[in-house]
Amino acid sequence: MGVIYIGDRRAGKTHLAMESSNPRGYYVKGSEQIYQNLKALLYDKAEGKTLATEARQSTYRRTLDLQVRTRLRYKHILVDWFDTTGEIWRDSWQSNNPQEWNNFLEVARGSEAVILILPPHRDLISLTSSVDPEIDEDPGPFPTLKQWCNRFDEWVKFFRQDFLKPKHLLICLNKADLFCDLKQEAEKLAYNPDSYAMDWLDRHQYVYNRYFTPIRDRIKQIDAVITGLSVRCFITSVKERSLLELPWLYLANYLEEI
Ligand SMILES: Nc1nc2c(ncn2[C@@H]2O[C@H](COP(=O)(O)OP(=O)(O)OP(=O)(O)O)[C@@H](O)[C@H]2O)c(=O)[nH]1
Ligand SMILES: [Mg+2]
Repeated sequence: MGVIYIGDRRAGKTHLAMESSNPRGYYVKGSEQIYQNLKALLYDKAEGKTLATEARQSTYRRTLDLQVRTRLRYKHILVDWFDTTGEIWRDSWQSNNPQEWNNFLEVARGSEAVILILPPHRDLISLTSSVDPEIDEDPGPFPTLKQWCNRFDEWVKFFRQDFLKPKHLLICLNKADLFCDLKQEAEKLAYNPDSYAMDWLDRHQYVYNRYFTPIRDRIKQIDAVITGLSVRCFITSVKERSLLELPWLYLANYLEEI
């Protein structure tokens, strides 16, 4: 059973998945040993950030061992987490590494779920005054709204052309700490197995209407080309555990227990 993370360079794929495996979670708990191993391998302690995933391979297979609280009980799931490098989306990389690109497609096609990680665009970031300059000091890497929308057209094209038909496609607008009131949104969206206040469709619609407005029509196009698929939108941040857990809590309803 596999889940593949895709997205451009620096979107936050590695950091987000690695943090999901932190044993100190609310309703998603990883194994201490795996978390420490992943951290030793992928995290630069001195710099306080994850290392860029090397472009020598398209996909890196790692294991996540998670206890996830579904409505009735904890479910124990063992997942193959396929990390990818954002480099593979460059045309030059694809033409220089045809074999690796095919490997990626094969792995992606065999994965139960695809998690697409998007960076925020600059208009979103400038809406908040609470941005911590320590976090991502250079706003340069963030795309303008126009670039962000154009880039999403490429994602639509990819899902159309490459006949990648995942059962689940989760789109995470990451680095939410840079564009929203984290605490407020976390309180609103947080999972609570004992409450029926918000279900998964409610969460999706709230996020979709609030943060994905400029690309809503494009998301509908993906929904339309992949029959049987429901795209679900999330906002995520490595700084807010309850938001970071949501994609896994959603997926746990479909992933098989070991
Ligand atoms: N502020 C903030 N920074 C984040 C978040 N998630 C990741 N980062 C930082 O963004 C940078 C890139 O994150 P990575 O997880 O390495 O990005 P990636 O998508 O794996 O990038 P490649 O491996 O190069 O394709 C790192 O400095 C992370 O620590 C987040 O939620 N908020
Ligand atoms: Mg990475």
